[in-house]
Amino acid sequence: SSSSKTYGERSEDPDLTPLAQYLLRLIHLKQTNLCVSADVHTTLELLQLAEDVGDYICVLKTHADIIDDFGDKTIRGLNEVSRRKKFLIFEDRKFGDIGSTLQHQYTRGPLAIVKWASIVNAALFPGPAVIPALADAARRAILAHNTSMAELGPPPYFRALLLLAQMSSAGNLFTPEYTQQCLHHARQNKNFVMGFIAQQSLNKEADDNFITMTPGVQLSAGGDSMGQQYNTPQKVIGEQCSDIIIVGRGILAARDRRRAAHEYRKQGWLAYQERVRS
Ligand code: 5FU
Repeated sequence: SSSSKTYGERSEDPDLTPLAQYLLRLIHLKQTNLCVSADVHTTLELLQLAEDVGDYICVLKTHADIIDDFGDKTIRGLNEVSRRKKFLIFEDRKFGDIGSTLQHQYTRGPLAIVKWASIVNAALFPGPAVIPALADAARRAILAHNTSMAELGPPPYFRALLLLAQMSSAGNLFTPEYTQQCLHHARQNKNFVMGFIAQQSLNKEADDNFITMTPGVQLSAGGDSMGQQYNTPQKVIGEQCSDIIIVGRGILAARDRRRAAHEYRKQGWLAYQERVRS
């Protein structure tokens, strides 16, 4: 199964979307399964954070709608630093609407997410049409911008989706049946769905090779006062067989963010090495 294979081995699966293949290779070569959650409020702080942690991450996760001054400068800066330091951008938008609205939210407005984020996520509660709606909008955006590649950020110019299959917060209403439906529809749409936001790997059948990204990670288990629940990298990667740890405040609140990212990267990688070795 996928949990005993290395990222490098998994990247060779010909069934993968080009972006999933790129990400698994990137993790393998850069030796990091850390995604930093850039929950900051200004372009300056976002770009400084990317600069500080960029060497230690495979993905930078954003919430563009909490950046007070989000604009062209933010996008150009993100494109430049992600190209130079080699990481992908994941906008944690959690799309959840009818297909038609999703297409507008993905491609239009002041955020125009499709132009700069290679990965986005969506909940499946509106029904499975969310997947082809986003896939179609992504394809059209890439074709339309063929002449000005700079706008699409650094290569590879692919887009992919993570389904929001589980959440980290206490009392969330995501049922096991819902989670299984996410797996089902991911299998039907392997050309666009690269994996899941989930608390554990959902890969079950021999040829499942979805990438799992897990939020709610800190160096010790616990939570915050608003329902967030934390597990350790060892638990998430080693026991739950997730692929990527997503860390926000564990790094953002540290006095030295660079050093904190270095530590999380080390923990995440050790947990992975122990898992694939045993
Ligand atoms: F889908 C999810 C989820 O289930 N839990 C989360 O915490 C997303 N998140 C995001 O991960 C959340 O919106 C934050 O951006 C981040 C976690 O931040 P923390 O500071 O590490 O708790």
